[in-house]
Amino acid sequence: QHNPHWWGNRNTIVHLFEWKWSDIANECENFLAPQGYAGVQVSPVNENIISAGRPWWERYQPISYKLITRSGNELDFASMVRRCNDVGVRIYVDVLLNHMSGDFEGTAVGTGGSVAEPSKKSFPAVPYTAADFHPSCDITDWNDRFQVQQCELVGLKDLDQGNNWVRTQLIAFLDHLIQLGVAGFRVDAAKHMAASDLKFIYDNVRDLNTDHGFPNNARAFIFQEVIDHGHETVSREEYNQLGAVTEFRFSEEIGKAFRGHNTLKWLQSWGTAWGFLPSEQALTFVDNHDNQRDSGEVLNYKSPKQYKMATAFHLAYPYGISRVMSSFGFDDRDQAPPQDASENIISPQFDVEGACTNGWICEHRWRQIYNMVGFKNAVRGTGLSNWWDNGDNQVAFCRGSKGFIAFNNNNYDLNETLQTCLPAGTYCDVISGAKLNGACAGKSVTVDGNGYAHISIGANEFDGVLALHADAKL
Ligand code: LAG
Ligand code: CA
Repeated sequence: QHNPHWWGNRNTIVHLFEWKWSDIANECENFLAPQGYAGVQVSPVNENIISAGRPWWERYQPISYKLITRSGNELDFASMVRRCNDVGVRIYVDVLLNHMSGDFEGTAVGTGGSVAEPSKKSFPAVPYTAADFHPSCDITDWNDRFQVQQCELVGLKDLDQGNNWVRTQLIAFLDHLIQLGVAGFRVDAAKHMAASDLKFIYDNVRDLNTDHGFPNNARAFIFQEVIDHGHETVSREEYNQLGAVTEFRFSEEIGKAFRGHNTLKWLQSWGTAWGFLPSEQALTFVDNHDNQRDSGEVLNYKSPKQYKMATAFHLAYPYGISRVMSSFGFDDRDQAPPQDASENIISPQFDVEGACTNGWICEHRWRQIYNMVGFKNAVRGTGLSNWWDNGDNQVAFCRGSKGFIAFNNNNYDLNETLQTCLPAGTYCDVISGAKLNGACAGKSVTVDGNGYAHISIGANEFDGVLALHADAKL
């Protein structure tokens, strides 16, 4: 279950964190398909607890499998999946198979009106009773397999996936989503479930829905959230045979490099030589919705120049199944997504250049990022060649004869004549601008008959990267 079922030459997933289904449907048609995005990871779809102030994380506390959340109801969801598939954009759902909600005083009412008594492990809308959960205990030792998999992750009531009734409910939930046309799942907290139980569940979900354009016998794409920085008792190697696994070491190392805490020249060997999973098993990202809220090496939208450079490298280097993060702005960790006085999520609004304005960051609409999605599509199937570096923080490489990219993370200018591997001609740098009405909106680069071109990236330029590809030739 490693095939993401992308359409055409597309190959980048975007996480539209906390977006409403109707807004995602519009985005598929108006922006994602035209810009060549392959798919969307959507926030959890099933009913969750309502937490005071409506932090984003309330959606990681399910109380039933009814498809009703602040993103919309089942009809909205079904319509979104249909509209996105119709324009060749796949939908992947963030699914919570490990747990239900945490403690809640008295009777909780969910986003779909279902009631539950989480402290008694009573979720009648499923239904689940205490017998469907592991006995309560805290995770205090993250190297104790029993605790990691059978105790409660941050107090969330821990389902027993070895229990037949639980398995049946989880499979029915996934089957329901597949029937509605989704292409796969992000499996939340996968490390907190036994790989053997997950295998049973994955093996028993139905094939993808052929009415949504999937071939016969197609299996759901699975990518599992396993945080493994190395030396973990429960490791990513237990899960990578079952489906792809989130490669957290990628996120950490790419942040470190573009923050200037590692030298870019070392990125020449980027990939498995860094201890990362094999490319086709690794779900890669610069940041995700959790680690963008942590301090440390991971980059996020708040360091835009470095973030765009890291993202360009992510999408240019032939490694991994790429996911781009699309955030809402936050000052503190628990902050809710943009919402109105009645706590309804607000739809994103766009300025004349297409950037989001009202609290949504929409990194996926930053020119430097969506044009690299186009780059990755244009160079699909080519290898890396002609690595160049200055022995420090200026690097460049080709992707076959289809693409060329250069980075300058030194505090002095890059001015070099470099092999671009491209056919002779004039190309638009897709970072500083793009091809627009037959001209370059930003820099243009002239490639000679031997593939060489003069490349310049000033240390103080707005972006420290320059990218050329076959589809951006004048
Ligand atoms: C994940 N991946 O494996 C998600 O990516 C991550 O966002 C989820 O945590 C976690 N696993 C459980 O699905 C998030 C927040 C937590 C939050 C939790 C449940 O990062 O902060 O916990 O969702 O909503 C919150 C409170 C805790 C409290 C807990 C239970 O922060 O203090 O114990 O709720 O009431
Ligand atoms: Ca568990």
